Amino acid sequence: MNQKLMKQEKLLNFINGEWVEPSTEKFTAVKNPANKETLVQVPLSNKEDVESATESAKKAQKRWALVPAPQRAEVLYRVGLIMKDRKEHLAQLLTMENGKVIEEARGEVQEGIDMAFYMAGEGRRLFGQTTPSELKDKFAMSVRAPVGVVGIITPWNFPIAIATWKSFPAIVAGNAVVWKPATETPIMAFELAKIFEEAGLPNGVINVVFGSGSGVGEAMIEQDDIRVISFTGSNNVGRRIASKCGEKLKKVSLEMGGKNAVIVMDDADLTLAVEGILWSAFGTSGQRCTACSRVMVHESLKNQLEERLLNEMAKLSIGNGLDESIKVGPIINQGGLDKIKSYIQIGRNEGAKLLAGGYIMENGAFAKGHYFAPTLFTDVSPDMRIAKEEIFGPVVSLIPIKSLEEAIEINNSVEYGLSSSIFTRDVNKVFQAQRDLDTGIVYVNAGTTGAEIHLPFGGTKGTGNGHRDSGLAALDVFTEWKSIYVDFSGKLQRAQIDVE
Ligand code: UN1
Repeated sequence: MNQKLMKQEKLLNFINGEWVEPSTEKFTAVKNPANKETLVQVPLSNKEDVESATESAKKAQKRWALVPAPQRAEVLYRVGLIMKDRKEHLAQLLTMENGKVIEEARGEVQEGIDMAFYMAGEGRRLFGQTTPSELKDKFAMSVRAPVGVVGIITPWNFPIAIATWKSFPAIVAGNAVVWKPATETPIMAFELAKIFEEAGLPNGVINVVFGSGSGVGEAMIEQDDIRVISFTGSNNVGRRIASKCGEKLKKVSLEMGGKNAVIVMDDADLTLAVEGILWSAFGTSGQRCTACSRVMVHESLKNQLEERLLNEMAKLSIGNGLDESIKVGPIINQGGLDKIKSYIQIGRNEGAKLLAGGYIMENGAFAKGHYFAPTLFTDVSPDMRIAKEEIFGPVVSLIPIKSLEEAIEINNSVEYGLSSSIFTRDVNKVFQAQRDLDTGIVYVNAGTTGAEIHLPFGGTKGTGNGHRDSGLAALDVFTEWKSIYVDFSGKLQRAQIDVE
C-alpha cells in the first residue's frame, strides 16, 4: 500500500515554486501510527530555510496582491477540483500518516474541498463598506487589504483541513504564505503544495518549510516580514507563540485546546445521545480539539447511560483505519499514548470509577501500533483533573448533574471554551443552553464535533485569543481594514472643523 501511494522516499521544502533540500541536510522519519512503519523522511529545517521562504513570499506577494481577486479565486477553484478528483488518494495517505479511520479521512479531505469552493467565492465578494462622510462632496469607504506575508502553523490531527482553513482565505485575500506543517503529518502538506503548483498558483505565494517548532516556528516569529501568525495546536505552545508575538507586536491568531462536554438532560432521546457521545468521544480516537471528553448526565439517566455506552463501546472495532470496518484508529505516537495513560492513573488516584478501557492495547497486532482502549470513567466530580484538563485521547468522564443550571456551571468552569452540546427535547432548555454555554460552538441534539467550514471555528477563554478560523471570520485574521476618504469638493475641507 505504502509503495503504491508514496512514490518518494523523502520530502523536500517548497520555496519559490521549487522543491529544495533543507539547509541543515537533516531529516527525520515519519511513521504510520497504525504499524510504526516508516512512510517517508521529512526535513528538519532551520532559520535559513525560513528566511529564504519569507524572502520568496515577500517578492511573490507584491505581484499576487495586484492580481484581481476573482482571478486569485480561480486558482482556488482549480485547487478544489483537483482535491475532489484526488479525494480517495489523499484520504488514504491521510489515514496512513495520521491514523484516523478512512471514513473520517475522507470527511477531512471533504472539508478542504468545501473550503476551496467557499473561499473561492470570496474572490467575487471580499466585501468592504461605504460609510457617509461628515463633509459634503466627500466619499468614505473601508476595504480589506492583505496584510502581506502570513505564517501558518498547522497541527497533525487535521493536517489538511486546518491547512485549508488558513491558507485559502490568506491566498484569496492577496497574501503570500510561509507554512510550517506538523512534522508528524507532512505528507498532506506535500500533497497540498503539489496541488497548488498544478492549479497554477504563482511561485512563492505558498512556501512550505518542514521542521520542528524551535527550528522553524520560532524563526517564523522572528521574521519582521511575517506580519501574522495563525496557529492551531497545543495550549503551551500557543501561549509561547502569543508572548513572543506580543513582544514584536505581531498579530497572532490561536486555536488551542478544548474540554468539550455533552449535556444529557432527563428528557433527552437517549439513543441519539449515546450515538452522539460515541461519535464525538471515540471518533478520531478522541484526538480532535472538539472531541467530547465530559458528559454531564442528569442523575435520573446516569445508570441507563452507563449501561448503554458500555454496550456500544464493546462493539467498537479498533485497528488500522485503512480497513473500512474499523471505527477507532491508533493514537498518533508514543508521546500521545503516555499522556493518555498518565491521565488514567490521575483519574484513579482522584477516586473516579473506571468502567471500561484505561489501558494501552499491546496484544497481538495492536503491539505493532499505538492503540489505546476506549475508556469510560464515572462518578467523576467537576474538580478532578480528568474533568478539567485536555487529554486528547479516547477518554470520557461522566459527571452526574441535577439541573441544567448545574451542567452549565460545570461546563463553564474549565479553562477552555471550544465546543459543547446538549441533548434535550425542551425548546426552553435549548435556548437557555445556547445562550449560557461559554463556548465558541454549541450543538443541540448532536455531539461536540463536526463543525462546518462556512461558520466561524474557535472558542472562548484558553481555547484561543479571540480570533476565529473558517467562515468569513477567517478574513479578519488575514486582512487589515483600510479606510479611504476621497474628497471631490475641489477645496480643502477640514474634518471636525468645517462641519456646518
Ligand atoms: C480540530 O480538532 O482541531 O469540528 C478540528 C470538527 C472538525 C474540525 C476539528 N470539523 O470536529
